[in-house]
Amino acid sequence: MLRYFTAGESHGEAIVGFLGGLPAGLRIDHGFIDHELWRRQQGYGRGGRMKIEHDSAHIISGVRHGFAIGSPITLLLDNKDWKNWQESLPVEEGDATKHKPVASPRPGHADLAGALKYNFAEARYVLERASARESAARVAIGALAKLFLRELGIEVLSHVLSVGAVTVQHEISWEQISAQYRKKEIFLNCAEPDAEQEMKEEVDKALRTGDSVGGVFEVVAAYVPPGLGTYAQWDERLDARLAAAVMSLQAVKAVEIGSGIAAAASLGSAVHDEIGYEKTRSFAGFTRTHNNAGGIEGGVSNGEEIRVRGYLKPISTLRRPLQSVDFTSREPVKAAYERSDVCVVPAAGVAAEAMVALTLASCALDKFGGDSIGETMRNFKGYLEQLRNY
Ligand code: EPS
Repeated sequence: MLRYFTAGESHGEAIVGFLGGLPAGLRIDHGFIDHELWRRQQGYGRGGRMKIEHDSAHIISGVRHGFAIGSPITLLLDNKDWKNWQESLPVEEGDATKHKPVASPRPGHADLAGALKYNFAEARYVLERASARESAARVAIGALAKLFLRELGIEVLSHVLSVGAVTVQHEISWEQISAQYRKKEIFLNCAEPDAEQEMKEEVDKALRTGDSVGGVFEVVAAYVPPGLGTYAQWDERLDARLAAAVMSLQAVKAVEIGSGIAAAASLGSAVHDEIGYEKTRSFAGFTRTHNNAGGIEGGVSNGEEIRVRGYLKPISTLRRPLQSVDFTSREPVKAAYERSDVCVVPAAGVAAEAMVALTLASCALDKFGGDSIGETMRNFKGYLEQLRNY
């Protein structure tokens, strides 16, 4: 059983990711983990913090001689910014005059709800954990899930469909997304150069006016065999698991599978993906006219590409802050501001890839099992044979 969680505060010493349940014998490519971490730190519209952090995974446990040994894997990412916070955010009691309270909650952030919930007088500890810095640990363990999925031939990537009011209207192919992945520089991670330029203008506008912008990313998983997830129980449905996984990312406010949103306003005849058959095609040979279902029907992967979109609200820290209330005096004041990103849609897409990869890896292990990679692959190949003979 694949299990994972993270720990760490945004300005604490480190962010940590734990992953248990990967089969023993899986090769762990450290360079690949760090490349994934690098991808998450890119994108036009990131703030000053990304100039401080250069994420690299320190493997503490579960990997020996370059491969997983079946024990829980711990990955540690140093926060370079910690050196600037040791006095204001110490583990020990420290000097109260050095603490940096967040005096007024930011609308849209966890500040107010978190302070009320945990009975904190202000929001410092809330934002420390609610921060999207946490997603770095997910990307690190998600990279391990991707390495496992690669053994099964499954690849997971993302691209950006919209920033602010600029949207790519048509489907972007897997080939375009892969070409985008191979680029040395990540700008807004949009596969359409003209649209990407217009997206940059959206970010520039927000930068100029002290505002922020959201957008939509799409995660695509290619070469996924039919049969991951099940309709047999509500919480085992692949679409439900993916929606929860992507929705759990900071600033995501809606998740769509395939063309789910447009489908609600269309007729059934225009939505459903008609079925054909070509013996030579992959898996069991069935074909589809299009993929509005996003590769999932009845909570089960159907052999088409899995497409999951995440809708990101604009970042809630604004250089020109919104109205709020002082935690102590309850007097009206502007919301707190230190520094912030203006647009994080490409980075959120990379974090969502990690969540999709972890979910697919978990479903694959539910189906194929295996304590060693050899055992998993034997079961997987047997299933592929079953599909070919169907
Ligand atoms: C974040 C606020 C900013 C972001 C941070 C998420 O950090 P800081 O307050 O230190 O400027 O840079 O994101 C990351 C550090 C990261 O690695 O993505 C927030 O409040 O969510």
